[in-house]
Amino acid sequence: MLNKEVNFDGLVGPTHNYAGLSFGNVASYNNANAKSSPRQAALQGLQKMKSLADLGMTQGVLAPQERPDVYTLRKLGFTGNDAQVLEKAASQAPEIHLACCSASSMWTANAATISPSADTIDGRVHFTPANLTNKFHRSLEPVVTGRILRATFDNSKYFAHHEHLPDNEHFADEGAANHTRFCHDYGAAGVEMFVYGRYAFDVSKPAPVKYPARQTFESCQAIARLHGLQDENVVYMQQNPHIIDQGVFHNDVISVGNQNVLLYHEQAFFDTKNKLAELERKFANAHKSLHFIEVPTERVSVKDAVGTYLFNTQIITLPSGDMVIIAPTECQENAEVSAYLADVVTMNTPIKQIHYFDVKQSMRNGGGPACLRLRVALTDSELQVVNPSTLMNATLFETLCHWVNKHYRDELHVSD
Ligand code: SUG
Repeated sequence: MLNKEVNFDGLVGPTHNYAGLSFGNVASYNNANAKSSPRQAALQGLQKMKSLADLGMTQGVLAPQERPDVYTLRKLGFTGNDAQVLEKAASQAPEIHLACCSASSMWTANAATISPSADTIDGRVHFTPANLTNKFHRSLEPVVTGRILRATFDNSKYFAHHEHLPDNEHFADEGAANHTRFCHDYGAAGVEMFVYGRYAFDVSKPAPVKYPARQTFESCQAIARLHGLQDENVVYMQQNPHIIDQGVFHNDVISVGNQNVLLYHEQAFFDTKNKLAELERKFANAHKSLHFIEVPTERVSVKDAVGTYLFNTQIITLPSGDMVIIAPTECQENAEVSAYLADVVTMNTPIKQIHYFDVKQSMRNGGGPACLRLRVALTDSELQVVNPSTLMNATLFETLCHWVNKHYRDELHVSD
């Protein structure tokens, strides 16, 4: 049996723009009002997908959601035909109009949390769309995300789809961006690490003070329950509240894992020593050891980690078994970070190569290579029943590039 991790990237939508919608996400704030290029953004994303497919990976693509979201504007009381609804919203409530134009569904790491069949009690792959309650523009995504996932993984023998958690800050959930799975083989039972930023029902516990914590402990527990995970195979880890206040709005901005490797910043977590010991103990049940690669602050500051997205890299396993880091070119352009990455491949870990990709259009909104992809570990039989139209190959790549070149604007400004 062949077991793989398939990355499903979000195709960037034609309204990709910089509206400064994400308080706590430094790049989104700093680039508010800048000109975007939806065409370049989509082509950059497609190039990354195609390159991973060319490396021998199975690569998927998920459709963008319809924007402007006229349905939501109507729900909020704007009336008339579509053009009138948009015009009224833009003049009477420009901030709501902008939120309804965001192409944010491109960041599929926030689409859902997924537990592979080897981990779940009923032996099916479980999907829970993220409710993304913390940001209005992102809270518009989960219903359609659920439909996209059902259409992509449409087979109840293999796949179980849950509804997103209650739309309330108590169950704030940002999906796979705060979820990492460790395993020695993608098809073997693994340990799932859920990372949260605060407790919803106990405000006396540590929490950030400047920026919001977008994921609660209670939402992590709910997903583990829904997916039928065993306590012995789950670790709940709190993010260090101080780094959330420095712009680390998702855990995938400060740590990244794959199989038996965890690359993380020294300041990423709260109670790091005990929690990593728990992870190691639970993983040891699989009779393998973990590689913890801790990046010290003296090598890479939190500021540089946030600025370059060193941890928003993808660590993927090639068919040869070697691991590769897929990094944004911002990492290459920063002397400390590129020197660190050059050192990583000389360490005694499975990571053997670094590949750099230009995803600047997405980066300027705080979305690196890892934000753009949703990981789904699948057995061969499960992969056989995935909607084949979503799997990347030379023909699909050409079709989508042609479509983007023909229909996407080369430039888009808020005033447009
Ligand atoms: O939710 N940016 C996204 C970036 C998501 C990154 N995802 C992960 N780390 N997995 C967000 O903050 C900015 C949109 C704007 O400002 O126009 C935005 O939504």
